[in-house]
Amino acid sequence: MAMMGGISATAQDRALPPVQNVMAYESMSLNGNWNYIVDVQEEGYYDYRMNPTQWGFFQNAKPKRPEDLIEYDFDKSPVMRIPSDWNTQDERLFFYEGTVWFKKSFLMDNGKLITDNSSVPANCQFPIPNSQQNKVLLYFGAVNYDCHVWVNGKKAGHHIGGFTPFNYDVTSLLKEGENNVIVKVDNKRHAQDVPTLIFDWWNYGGITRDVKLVKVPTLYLQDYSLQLEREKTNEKNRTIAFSAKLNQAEAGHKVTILIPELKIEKTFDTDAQGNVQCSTFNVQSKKLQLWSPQNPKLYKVYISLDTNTVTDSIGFRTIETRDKQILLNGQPIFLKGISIHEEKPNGGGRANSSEDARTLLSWAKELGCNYVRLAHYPHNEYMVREAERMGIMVWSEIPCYWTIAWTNPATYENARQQLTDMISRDHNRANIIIWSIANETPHSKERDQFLGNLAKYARSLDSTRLISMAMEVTGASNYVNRLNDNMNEYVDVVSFNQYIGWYRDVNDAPKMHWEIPYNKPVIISEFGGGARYGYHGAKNQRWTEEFQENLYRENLAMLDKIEGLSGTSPWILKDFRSPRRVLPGIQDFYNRKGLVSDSGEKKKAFYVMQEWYKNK
Ligand code: GCB
Repeated sequence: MAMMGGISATAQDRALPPVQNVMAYESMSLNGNWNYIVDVQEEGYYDYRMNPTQWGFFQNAKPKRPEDLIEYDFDKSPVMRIPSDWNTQDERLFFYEGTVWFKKSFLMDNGKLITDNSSVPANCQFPIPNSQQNKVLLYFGAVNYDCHVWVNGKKAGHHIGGFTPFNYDVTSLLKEGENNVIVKVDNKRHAQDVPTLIFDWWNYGGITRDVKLVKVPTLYLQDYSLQLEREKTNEKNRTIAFSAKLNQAEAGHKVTILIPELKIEKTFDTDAQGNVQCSTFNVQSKKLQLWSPQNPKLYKVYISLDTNTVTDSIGFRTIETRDKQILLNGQPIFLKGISIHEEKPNGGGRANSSEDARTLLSWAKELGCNYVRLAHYPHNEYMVREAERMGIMVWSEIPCYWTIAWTNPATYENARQQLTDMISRDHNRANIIIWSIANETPHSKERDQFLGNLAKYARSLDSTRLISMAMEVTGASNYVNRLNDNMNEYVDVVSFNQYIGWYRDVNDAPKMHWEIPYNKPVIISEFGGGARYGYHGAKNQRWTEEFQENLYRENLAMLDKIEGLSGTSPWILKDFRSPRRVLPGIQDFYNRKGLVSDSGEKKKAFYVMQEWYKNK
């Protein structure tokens, strides 16, 4: 689409990279009620027939004279709770894929911002616009999929990608009196997007994660990293590496890191690019408690830039591979996992709170997990942080799913950006051990080039974690499954999905022989089958809990025979919504492969898996 009134629908406008550790800053939540207008025909861009100076919904126009014609009114339009997906908030929007416009108003009174949101502390003082000391960032945890943002009718930016954060500097767009933020969200699917036209989950549209105004100093830490180095540790000492980046290229600023519990205080100077280049320092091994599922130790860390300080809670651990083993803190570990979609624990809809995260993760714990595969896109930050506190390791993934447009440069750039934003948001989380670059991608030269480059790029951003992707098994002949994927050379861990017992006869399981010709750890990233909770019958009766239970028994017996198996993440923790799953009375638009039903009841297979993990 060409430029129309300042709207460019092609370029991804990313004025500022998202601020590291946004939760550490004083902020004013814009969650709560937003007015919305459903715009089936993209009218909101073009409504300028009567009044060319007021065209577009983003102008939030109001009639000034009795004869004025303005054919919309945000304030009389319905309201929706944000964050949420519109599909479960308004039954008319259940299957909707298209554009919805949202508006939120708030007041600025003498430099103090005020919303109708009761969770905002009364004494929350925000700077007046153009303050010399502070900036105001408008931060979105995620919006699915394509969104344009205006503040008081002025364009703040455009973003694509449904699962990663973005922020804009809106300091100069705010004003005294009433302010508004208007967001146009479009979740139509396209062949060139990431994910692409088809995928097995609900295309929930909307402002699906927290929105807030964040107060940052004019000069702030746009990013920092604090990690235990894996190569440079020895019995007596461990090496911690620190690096940081300011939002501006300014030399001579002091960045200090303080970890009181370890009696560490180090100060570094920024270089001309505004960076603290990777610097290392030692800690005595016996003083450092390492993060692990048994002891998810986090240290309080204070990072100061000149006189401004942010706090974080950071854990230290190493993750590496040795031949077919995964080593956490130097010791072999079996990843007892489960795959999870970002859906609310009870019923459908996008999960978006720490309570949702705690419920989902407590089910994983009950199952006996020390690890979760967060499929098939980066989940919200609550999920990662809760898992870190609970001692659960994480596989985090970008939505390069099935048949991506491998040869399109814009698609590659989109995937690369989502990977960048996933890694930059979470690279200080000790529990993230694997970055996954894709799921079940059909083999081709073009795919190898796309994903090969992505893998190398991921490694250049973060060399301290493992790279993987969920592969497909293609070499099945008779009862021999041979894994044969060129992407093997790019990954640290060989992971694949297999559905014996569901897309293939369960009686094949005992006869299967696996050939995995790579000297790398192996994870079965998916296996499973569907059952409707409460539907009982013989073990060969599809959709019964007994069918699923038997499928799990047979699969687990088979997995026990795979040499070098280092972990599993069965598909999936909870039944989840999918438009592909249409069987009436059974699926009703839910993928039923959950070990827990859509409303939270545990199926029989849950206990089979639990027993297996207990004995692992
Ligand atoms: C898969 C996909 C997953 C699907 C699952 C299924 O292999 O990775 O996204 O939901 O199979 O249920 O068929």
